[in-house]
Amino acid sequence: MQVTTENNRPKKLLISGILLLAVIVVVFSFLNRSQDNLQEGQLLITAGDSELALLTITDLQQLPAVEKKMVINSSRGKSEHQFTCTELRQVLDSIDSGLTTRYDRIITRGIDNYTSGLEMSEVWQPDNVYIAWADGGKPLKTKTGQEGSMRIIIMADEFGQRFTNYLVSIELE
Ligand SMILES: Nc1nc2c(c(=O)[nH]1)N[C@H]1C(S)=C(S)[C@@H](COP(=O)(O)O)O[C@H]1N2
Ligand SMILES: [Mo]
Repeated sequence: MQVTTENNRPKKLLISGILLLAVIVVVFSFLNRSQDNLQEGQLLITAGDSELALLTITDLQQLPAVEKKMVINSSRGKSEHQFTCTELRQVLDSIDSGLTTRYDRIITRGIDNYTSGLEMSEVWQPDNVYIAWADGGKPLKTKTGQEGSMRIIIMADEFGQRFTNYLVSIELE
């Protein structure tokens, strides 16, 4: 009996090792779960822990669209654009007309985790904050160069710093 118990020790160690690995895998997939809905071509809108909507570019195209000509000043110099876009206020209203009054701030995030902020008062200003999906009549390119990306544009901003490219999420605070 004594001998058998001794021989079981390596087997028990192996099983514990496998269980430990399984726990690690489960914990990591749990930690990564919020990334599941973050992909280009769709926009996740959240408030705290709740997911309010997941909109595609096709969803945005159902809303009134405008063409916006602008020059963006960036560290790479000036670039001319003609964006096809929809007002962010209309996008939020299309989910729930109470959102723009219930929340004060918006965090915008790109697929590269680039993060920027907006006050809801800026979103309320007419002809100011838009989500664009085309430039010069062509679909915006994703970070990996495919067609189908979204971008924040802000008419009142002199520089393009807050114009979040590869937009994948909007968090309401
Ligand atoms: N996702 C993402 N958006 C971004 C950035 C970035 O690094 N990642 N840089 C910002 C800055 S600092 C500027 S000036 C403009 C640059 O615009 P461009 O990409 O059209 O040149 O994008 C803004 N949006
Ligand atoms: Mo910039």
